[in-house]
Amino acid sequence: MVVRKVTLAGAMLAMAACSAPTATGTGSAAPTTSAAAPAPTATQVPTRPATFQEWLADFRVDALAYGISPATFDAAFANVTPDPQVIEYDNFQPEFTRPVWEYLDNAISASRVSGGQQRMQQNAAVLGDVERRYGVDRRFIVAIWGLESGFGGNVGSFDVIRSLATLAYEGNRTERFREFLLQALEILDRGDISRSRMVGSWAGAMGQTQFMPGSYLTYAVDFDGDGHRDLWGSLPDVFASTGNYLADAGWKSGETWGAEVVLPAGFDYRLSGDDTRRSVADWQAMGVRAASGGALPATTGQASVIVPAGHRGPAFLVYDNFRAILRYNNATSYALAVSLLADRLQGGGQLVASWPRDQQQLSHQDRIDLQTLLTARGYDTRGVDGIIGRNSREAVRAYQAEIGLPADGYPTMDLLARLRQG
Ligand SMILES: [Ca+2]
Repeated sequence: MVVRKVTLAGAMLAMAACSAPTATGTGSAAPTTSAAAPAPTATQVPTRPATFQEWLADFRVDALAYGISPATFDAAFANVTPDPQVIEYDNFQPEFTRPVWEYLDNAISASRVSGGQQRMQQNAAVLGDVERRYGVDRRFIVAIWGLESGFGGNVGSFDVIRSLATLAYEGNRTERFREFLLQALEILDRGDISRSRMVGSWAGAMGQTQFMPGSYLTYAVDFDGDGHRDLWGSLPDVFASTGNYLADAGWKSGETWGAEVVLPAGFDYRLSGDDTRRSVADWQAMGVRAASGGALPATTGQASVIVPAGHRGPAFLVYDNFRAILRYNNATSYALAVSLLADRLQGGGQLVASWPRDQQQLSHQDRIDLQTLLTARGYDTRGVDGIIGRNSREAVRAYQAEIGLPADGYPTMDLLARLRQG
């Protein structure tokens, strides 16, 4: 789901949301999907009026000041009550996060590949128009469409106004969702979609592109020219809105996302990760090669090496278009799924290297222990929350370098065992 400036923590939270046992809703295929994506603020103490009705009366004043018409507001909130299921999703924390290979297995299933290929043929004309208008290759648009909503088959069934109101009233990020709710009301006020059709994910991501309300207002496009930006029912609008979003995110027309690569023996894994950006020629000079054996794809931008499952798994060289996909949903596994699915839609995308499927996953308690032990050793993870984000990965990397292991920043049970031994 599309939210600007999604933080890693937000992405992880979103991942948690999607891993919820009952999360068959929209975006369940994506680890992070979720729209929710705003950064969690664990320390935020909810301050709210005693009842939902009191809160609503207060919010109505704000909404009307924001410019929402009283008629739209009152119709939107007729009979609306908080949704306890939404709060359950919001508070859900998984014991294990799903390893990247399991996520990819699900995201790039055979049926999704064949379904995507069929839809590319069925919608060839409009996809061609969108491609020309926004400069984004159609296979990426179709791949995102497939991951976000199963090609429109699952746009979510939560009442968006009710979900957003619930999270604005008593969620973990009330201020953020208050803003989303105002934006959703603005969409209703503009007449893009009727109140009854405005359904989405539990966190309010909408339509076949799973846009959060702010992204909807900024990027949704009326490509079929009927006067409404309809991301539920109009495929031209759906495709163009995705193209428009990626174009604004810096998509480089005529380029691809990157490629699977083979790293040279003795590769310094401290160079892996998005912080290190070099030209493809520089990486080539260091011995980085396309895993396929052919030439590395061309880019006018900078490339980074990523190893999503550590040095025992596949390595990828990723370009600006990969980063544009991350703007859509800020999780490496999501961007990789879109990229590999896009390649599969044109017959490629099979990996040469294998995922380390035998690798045991760290539980929530293991991750807490890892952060605690690293911090005690002087590798500050900047908090102990059981979420392996950027700071934790950097701490892992520094510890790995100290003890002479490949410094890929990827925590394993072996590494944790060494830390526990002291
Ligand atoms: Ca339209």
